[in-house]
Amino acid sequence: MRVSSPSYVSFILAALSGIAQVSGAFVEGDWVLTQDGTTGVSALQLAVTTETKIIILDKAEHNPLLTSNGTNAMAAELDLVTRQVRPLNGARSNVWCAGGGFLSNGTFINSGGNPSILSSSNGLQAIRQFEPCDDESCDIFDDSGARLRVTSPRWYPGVVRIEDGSLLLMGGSVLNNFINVIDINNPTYEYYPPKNINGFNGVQIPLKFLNDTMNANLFPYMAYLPNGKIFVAANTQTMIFDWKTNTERRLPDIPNGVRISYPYSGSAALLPLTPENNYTPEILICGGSNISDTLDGGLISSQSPASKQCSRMVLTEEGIAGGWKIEEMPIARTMGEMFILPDGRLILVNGAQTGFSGYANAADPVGDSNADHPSFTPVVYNPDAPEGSRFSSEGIPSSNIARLYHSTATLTANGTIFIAGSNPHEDICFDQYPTEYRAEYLDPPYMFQPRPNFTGLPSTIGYNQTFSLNLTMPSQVGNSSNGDNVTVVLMDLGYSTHGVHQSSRYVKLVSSVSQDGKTITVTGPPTPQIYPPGPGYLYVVTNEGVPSPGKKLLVGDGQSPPADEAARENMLDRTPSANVTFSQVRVAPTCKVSGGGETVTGSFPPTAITGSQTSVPTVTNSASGSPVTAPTVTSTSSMIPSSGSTFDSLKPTSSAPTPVSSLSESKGIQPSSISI
Ligand SMILES: *[C@@H]1O[C@H](CO)[C@@H](O)[C@H](O)[C@H]1NC(C)=O
Ligand SMILES: *[C@@H]1O[C@H](CO)[C@@H](O)[C@H](O)[C@H]1NC(C)=O
Ligand SMILES: *[C@@H]1O[C@H](CO)[C@@H](O)[C@H](O)[C@H]1NC(C)=O
Ligand SMILES: *[C@@H]1O[C@H](CO)[C@@H](O)[C@H](O)[C@H]1NC(C)=O
Ligand SMILES: *[C@@H]1O[C@H](CO)[C@@H](O)[C@H](O)[C@H]1NC(C)=O
Ligand SMILES: *[C@@H]1O[C@H](CO)[C@@H](O)[C@H](O)[C@H]1NC(C)=O
Ligand SMILES: *[C@@H]1O[C@H](CO)[C@@H](O)[C@H](O)[C@H]1NC(C)=O
Ligand SMILES: *[C@@H]1O[C@H](CO)[C@@H](O)[C@H](O)[C@H]1NC(C)=O
Ligand SMILES: *[C@@H]1O[C@H](CO)[C@@H](O)[C@H](O)[C@H]1NC(C)=O
Ligand SMILES: *[C@@H]1O[C@H](CO)[C@@H](O)[C@H](O)[C@H]1NC(C)=O
Ligand SMILES: *[C@@H]1O[C@H](CO)[C@@H](O)[C@H](O)[C@H]1NC(C)=O
Ligand SMILES: [Cu+2]
Repeated sequence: MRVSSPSYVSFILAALSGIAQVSGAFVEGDWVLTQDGTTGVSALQLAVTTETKIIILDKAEHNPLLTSNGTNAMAAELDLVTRQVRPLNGARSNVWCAGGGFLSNGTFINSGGNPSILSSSNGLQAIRQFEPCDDESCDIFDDSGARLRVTSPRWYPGVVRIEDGSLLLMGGSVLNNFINVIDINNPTYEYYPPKNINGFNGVQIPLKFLNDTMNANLFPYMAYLPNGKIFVAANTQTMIFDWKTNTERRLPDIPNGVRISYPYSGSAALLPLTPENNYTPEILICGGSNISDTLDGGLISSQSPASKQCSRMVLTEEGIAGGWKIEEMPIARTMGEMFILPDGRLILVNGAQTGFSGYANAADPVGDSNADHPSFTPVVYNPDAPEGSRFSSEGIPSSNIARLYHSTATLTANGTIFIAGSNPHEDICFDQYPTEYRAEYLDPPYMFQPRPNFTGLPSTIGYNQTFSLNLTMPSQVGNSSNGDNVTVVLMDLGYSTHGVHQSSRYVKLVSSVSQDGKTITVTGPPTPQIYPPGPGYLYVVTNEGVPSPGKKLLVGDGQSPPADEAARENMLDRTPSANVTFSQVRVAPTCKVSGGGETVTGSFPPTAITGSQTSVPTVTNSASGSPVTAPTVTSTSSMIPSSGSTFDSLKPTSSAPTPVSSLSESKGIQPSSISI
């Protein structure tokens, strides 16, 4: 390991142009990138669950990590200390492209997914629960949608934790496709656990914004605001949504036609909320693409430039009147991951400079990838620096691992950046942009400084609750005058997938250091609107921008969110589980089998299906010409739940079944004999 130089940048006073004001100082020097270990399943979705663990969720595919039953694992738990993975056995429904978040009681929820594939059941309506643990005793609980489910199929939903500790789930489509289209749009939102609100007793609530943002509106970005409303961005549009009254207030569009949600996948963040800025929310949205959202994937090039644009707006009347302020990143990025570091800066990693999300759709895919020219170099953004000098990649090494579609990254509790995934494929495949299992750790220079530390954090802290921590400051800065303006930061590290960091936020707490510099008195966040009740990580950050290791706590009273059993029963009654036994037929156009560099091609006899049909695809290894053992695939066209449900009123039951051939993701199931 290289150790960075201990030089510090001088304290930069907050820029006149920005509202966000954090400490202003950060450690300069070399960042260190280490590739270490593998993730067992490809990291399509992830969330930090404890100070040393991460849950990683993938999809039903031929992952090398096996469950205790010998099936290919869909999910794993990574230990950040040993860097070993443990398969999670309990996922039954296909977790492929779900949303997620933590409830007020700390339980992790993963919601939505894909129809059944391989040994999974249909995950489109599933809710999967996971109680984080440190002793490897915890596993996913998934009842395949029997009682634990959402009201309607949601593929690529937005999720955010709200002030009562429940989750609001928004949008998605009822079937997977390259892009959302009107036939499969799910222009509704709902709560988990279900609520009886605004006349909707547990069932989904229509939302016009999700019609107006077609077609590129999947994984809408949401940020919970200190006034109890929600900022939402999808496609080129933005709004403030009042969930209590079910009303939308539209905000200015993102400038220059830049689309920021899937499949044009920009990334967004709520900038630090601090007592100094009176917890005034400010949004930053970076990257994406201005490609048309009405073109079929086959008419778009993997070489189309992504956007360099970042758009920033303060969500006050004055800020909204002033509109989005734009600036340019050093390089273009789609499918980037953007999140805040404990020193108040943002980092952008992963993604590509051309193309778009998904695979096997582009006119000229690279292997299967719809994107090309990986954005190998991360960039940091200092929101407090003067405009024009906010971005920097100084001292940050470039990776040589392409992190394209289905890659992820997160800040960990200890302050390092975990980077994993990339899998622009239907099933595992090892071509130019392969299914990626290698994990990387990017250590900012602060990781190599003497770091502060503390003890005595209560497991739960209430709103405005004052508590004391015993502080150990590094000797270099260990005296009270420096301690006086130490920063205490509370962070939700979020749930990361498709460039969206659901529920992530950074709140600076009020604190003061004792005369002897040995204890620090901290006041909990003022309100559940500023930090919705649920898990968080507390960091003590020195004036120079060196954070302590983050320690986990529950904000609020640690209780479960309100559970309205009548609303849940009504939801279960009125919106039955969509009985999709539909197993999409997947034949990869080209995919190299590991080792031999051979290509497997295949075809599935029917191109459209009515009713239920079982068939064995013909799959041939083109190098040897020999047939490969292929899985039996059962396909049913119907995905309309039984009549009488609320869902039916959203979906004309007479609509023609979606033929398999029209789904652009329906390509490429791999023969089960492929191994890596
Ligand atoms: C594993 O197999 C056992 C015995 O067949 C079964 O009861 C259990 O549900 C299986 N578990 C999973 C995760 O599939
Ligand atoms: C959304 O569009 C669909 C299809 O046109 C329509 O049936 C539905 O009522 C619309 N919903 C809202 C909330 O606008
Ligand atoms: C779309 O974005 C590209 C790259 O950022 C830019 O060159 C082009 O001018 C934009 N096109 C339009 C119509 O804005
Ligand atoms: C946290 O980071 C420090 C380096 O700053 C390292 O020494 C320590 O082992 C890490 N702890 C964990 C749990 O990863
Ligand atoms: C920080 O304090 C914790 C106890 O809360 C201790 O386990 C840990 O080793 C300390 N870390 C460092 C880097 O001193
Ligand atoms: C904090 O330090 C004081 C004095 O050394 C000690 O009595 C107390 O137990 C410590 N509290 C915690 C939570 O570590
Ligand atoms: C801490 O403060 C004292 C004065 O109160 C000063 O003499 C000393 O140099 C400071 N220590 C460091 C490491 O800066
Ligand atoms: C805050 O830190 C700066 C930089 O170390 C120092 O100059 C200043 O005196 C400190 N302010 C207070 C109020 O202690
Ligand atoms: C916390 O204190 C602030 C300032 O006095 C107040 O505005 C806020 O309502 C309090 N929060 C709660 C949950 O009572
Ligand atoms: C948290 O709340 C959820 C929803 O009510 C519940 O299913 C779960 O069991 C609770 N977790 C704990 C640890 O109580
Ligand atoms: C799903 O479909 C199967 C086969 O048609 C049927 O046996 C089963 O009862 C259905 N399940 C539900 C929950 O509707
Ligand atoms: Cu996806």
